[in-house]
Amino acid sequence: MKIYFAGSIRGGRDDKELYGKLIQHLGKYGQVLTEHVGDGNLNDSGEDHQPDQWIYKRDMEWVRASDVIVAEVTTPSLGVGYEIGSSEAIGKKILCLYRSQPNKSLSAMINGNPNVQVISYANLEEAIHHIDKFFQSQS
Ligand code: 6IA
Repeated sequence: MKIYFAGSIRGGRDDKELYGKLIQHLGKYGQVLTEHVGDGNLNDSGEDHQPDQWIYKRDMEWVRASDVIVAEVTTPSLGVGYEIGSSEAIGKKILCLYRSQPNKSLSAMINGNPNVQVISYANLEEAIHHIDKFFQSQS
């Protein structure tokens, strides 16, 4: 099973440690192609020497190669939204994880999308529980 994990990079790196833990757990179910998203050293202005055109092409190839897309969508990110829309267009299974927060709501384009499974969670343990349920329902 190939898993594409999507999480904010230039949208903001506040949750990078959480991404790392989710990626580590997802490793139980398959190969996570995008481990760098949880890299604590990758920041939103960071030291990546690859041009954006290269990143776009590589990531879109990985989206196509994936069986499942798991996106952490609490921090709004244009790139993550784009990856979700692209994945939907080619019929991928999509799980979105959203940490509910006071005075904020998830975009209706994700929350109202019948092709996207959206899970609200409060903490890492809950997120892991929902991930486990999602992957168990796939087998
Ligand atoms: O708009 P964002 O940057 O927040 O989009 C984040 C999403 O786009 C992630 O789920 C990634 O899959 C993808 N993405 C965006 N930037 C990169 C990247 N390097 N490397 C790999 N995937 C990316 C950017 C480094 C840069 C901060 C110097």
